[in-house]
Amino acid sequence: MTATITAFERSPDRGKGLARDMRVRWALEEVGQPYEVRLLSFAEMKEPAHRARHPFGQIPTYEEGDLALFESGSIVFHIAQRYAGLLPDDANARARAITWMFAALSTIEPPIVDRQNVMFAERDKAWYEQRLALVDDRIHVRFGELSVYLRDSEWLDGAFSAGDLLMVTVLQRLKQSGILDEFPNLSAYVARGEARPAFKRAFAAQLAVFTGQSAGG
Ligand code: GTB
Repeated sequence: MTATITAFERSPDRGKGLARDMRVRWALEEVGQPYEVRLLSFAEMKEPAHRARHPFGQIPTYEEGDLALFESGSIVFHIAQRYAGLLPDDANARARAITWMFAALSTIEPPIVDRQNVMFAERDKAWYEQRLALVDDRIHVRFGELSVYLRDSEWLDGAFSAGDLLMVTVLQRLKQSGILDEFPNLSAYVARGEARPAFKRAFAAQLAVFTGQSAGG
């Protein structure tokens, strides 16, 4: 059964792949599953029909038969469990890959989201510069630790996994900031993720929503 996901009708990033439907699209591309997309305006996201799928009125969601899911991490986990290609077969390696999924979303992503919230909502406040510096410090600590762990490994733990998929999409959100460039092995890691054919297909599909062109050309 073909899954249906939801995404922004007009993504604020103008199709740069930063909205969280990108990670779901990428996961589906990695496991070779087709999908359909329901595009939503900001108003539609807050309507009862969508809130029945997503209590917080956000994207992405995932529907497959009578299953409806929200939370991008949970959706990627579901896809990785259901289809081969994103989690190792070995039980211990699988548990470690799942650990990296959680690390991406609960250890690395929060200060990154904080930074974007500060820049978006607190730019005109008296404390803006100090607050941004504090958040940047937290990001530097985490990135430094991740950089030391990764060293020159290709992926976080052996073969590419759903843990890498989430970590790459999380790190990508700071590409524009210049902070990622301070950690060359993390930049190279993100570039390796972006070079995967499945990533490129997912990126083209979400960009096509913005440009109005078909993802193929
Ligand atoms: N924890 C949830 C998950 O992982 O699925 C968070 C979902 C979420 O934040 N969704 C955002 C949303 O629906 C879109 S992805 N926002 C609308 C709302 O809350 O009303 C966050 C996002 C949006 C835009 C950009 N961008 O343009 O760069 C980047 C990321």
